Amino acid sequence: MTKAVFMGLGYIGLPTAAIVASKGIETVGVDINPNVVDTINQGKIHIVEPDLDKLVKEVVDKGMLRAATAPVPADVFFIVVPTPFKGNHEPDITYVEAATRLILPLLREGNLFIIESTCPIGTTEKIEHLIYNEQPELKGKIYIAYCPERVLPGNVLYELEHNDRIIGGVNKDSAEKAVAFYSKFVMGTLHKTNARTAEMCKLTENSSRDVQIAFANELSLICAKAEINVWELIELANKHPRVNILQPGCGVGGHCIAVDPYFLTAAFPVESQLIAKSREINNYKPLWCAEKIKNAMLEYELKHAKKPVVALLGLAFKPNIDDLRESPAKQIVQNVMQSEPENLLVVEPNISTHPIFKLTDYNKAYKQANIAAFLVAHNEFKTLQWDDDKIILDFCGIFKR
Ligand code: SAJ
Repeated sequence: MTKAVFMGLGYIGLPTAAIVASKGIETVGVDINPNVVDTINQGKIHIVEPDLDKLVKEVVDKGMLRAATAPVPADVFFIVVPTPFKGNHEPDITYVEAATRLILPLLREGNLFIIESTCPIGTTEKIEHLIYNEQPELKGKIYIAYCPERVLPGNVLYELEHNDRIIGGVNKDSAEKAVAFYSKFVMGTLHKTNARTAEMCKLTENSSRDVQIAFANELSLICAKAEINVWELIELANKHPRVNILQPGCGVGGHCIAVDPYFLTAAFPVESQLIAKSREINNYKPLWCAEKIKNAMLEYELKHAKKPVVALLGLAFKPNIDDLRESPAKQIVQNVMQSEPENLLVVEPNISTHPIFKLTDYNKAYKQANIAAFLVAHNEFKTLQWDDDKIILDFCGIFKR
């Protein structure tokens, strides 16, 4: 029976390991955090992702998925560890290297070694050299490929099986071997290429979205000054058969789109002008929103000779999730709180408690507020009615007015 090892049991490693295990492949998930390992071995999960708890419980109960703190010999090894930044947005591949070194003594002829972590261009070739430097007898006898994930948080289980995948081999045989393995659990089309193109493809996808969101955000700044409804404008422009503008918001959050473009700007600072500028625009947007809120508060106080009650609606990094990682909405709330900590009602319908923010129910907060600032387009907020008696700052298109 085929055996797979996953190095890293995070937002991508765990769901992928669980799906692989559910296809009858004996799977061992490795994580340096013993709490994560214990949690998973109890059939529970440490991250939030719809339906993942059920799948993990099922495959752990069946004995197909087991978590451990060290890898074991296997047929297929997956590297799914984080690639954070060091210093000023310089990608750090230390975890990828460290995970590879743990696997090195276990590698044997015929093994397939796959990197899924988002990586700077050339990382797979670097890791290939590392492997063959340490184990020269394996040269030409194992298969190495880079296969980026492209799933959307909140819809991971569906997209893992249904999305097309890019499979970048260090040579043709490696790409073929990786395609053969992914076809056991992916229904989408598997597109073969080389490792460098696959690395660049991942960075391109997220940079493309970042640039497009920056365009929408830039329009929102222009429209605010020009007194034009940006939502109506975009809707109308998108009636053109070849125009498809995204939605402006409070900025770009999460661990992917706001991060991956820096992998390109760090390595190609001269060439990646547009990508770098888009990052600047998207980073500026939450500051702009916070200033708008603070100005509205000041104007209210001057006009009414009392401080306003302000509802700050939404903390998550995007609609209808409970994930606050790198959230522009959270950044705005913190910014406003620093200058005016009183009379603020913080709302996040997708979480029940927060260690820093005292949360208020969205209906109650909206009712009490003199100023309502919509930071995330959660579905709940769309049930609220426009109220002429309030100052409404709609940064994410709840009312589209
Ligand atoms: N956003 C806007 N306006 C839009 C769309 C999004 O402001 O019109 C904002 C969101 O509010 C959020 C941010 O952008 O703050 C990112 O959200 P997202 O839903 O676009 O993407 P992520 O970060 O959840 O997931 C992305 C996806 N990449 C692409 O769509 C190109 C996903 O497929 C990747 O797998 C994931 O990054 C990743 O792991 O790299």
